[in-house]
Amino acid sequence: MNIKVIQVGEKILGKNEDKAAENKKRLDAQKILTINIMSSPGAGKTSLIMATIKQLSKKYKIAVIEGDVASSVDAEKVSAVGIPVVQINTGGGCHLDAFMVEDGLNNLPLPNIDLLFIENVGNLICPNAYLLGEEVRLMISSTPEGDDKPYKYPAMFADSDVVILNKTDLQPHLDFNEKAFRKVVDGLNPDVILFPVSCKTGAGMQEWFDWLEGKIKEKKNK
Ligand SMILES: Nc1nc2c(ncn2[C@@H]2O[C@H](COP(=O)(O)OP(=O)(O)OP(=O)(O)O)[C@@H](O)[C@H]2O)c(=O)[nH]1
Ligand SMILES: [Mg+2]
Ligand SMILES: [Zn+2]
Repeated sequence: MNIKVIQVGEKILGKNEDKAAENKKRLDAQKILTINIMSSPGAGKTSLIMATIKQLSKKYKIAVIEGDVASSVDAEKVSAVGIPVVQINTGGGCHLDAFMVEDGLNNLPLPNIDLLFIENVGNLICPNAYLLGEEVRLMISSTPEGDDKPYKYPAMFADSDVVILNKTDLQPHLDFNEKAFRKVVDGLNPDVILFPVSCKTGAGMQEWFDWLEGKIKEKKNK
């Protein structure tokens, strides 16, 4: 498979925030809606991306930057359905930064993209501290992780524009209290938009697709 893989070494090239602003300017100039997807490992980042591609790729041109410590497993899934994708291997690094994303942007057909997903490294500690140039910061939490995650990793929830609660299909088997989860998330981030979904069954996904389509259109008309 012809997937561009970028290996990241020790590369300190200046301030992350300046580079993120540069990336954002570049993406804005092309009217690309860019979403930074963060979560713990396995919460469902790739599943959300794949389900969204399935629903919206006939209408909009989608591309993906995949961030992982190692491997190109997720990028292969995206590439298999004909979507442009760049894999960034951080070589142990626990988050993406704006310089890595710049490398990714240099390897994507920017004039031909409406929606760009950046799948961050699965980690709840630090990805929120690194702006990438995104417009929307999206955090996925999944029911098997427990309803106390916003207490334990507040910054990830406080810094996000959207929280997706995934794997709601598993709720009957768990002690997950959705009301309690919502209450803490709302307390940390009163403006947050929360979508409870199941990427597996499709429950709740229409609301997410509708919201996303609205954002893509808004971006195009800016
Ligand atoms: N039951 C259930 N399983 C799900 C759902 N969404 C994803 N999964 C499963 O959860 C596992 C992890 O999903 P991924 O989409 O790979 O998660 P990820 O966040 O991309 O994982 P990393 O990239 O490794 O951090 C897979 O086995 C998925 O099939 C869901 O809504 N319900
Ligand atoms: Mg993934
Ligand atoms: Zn980190």
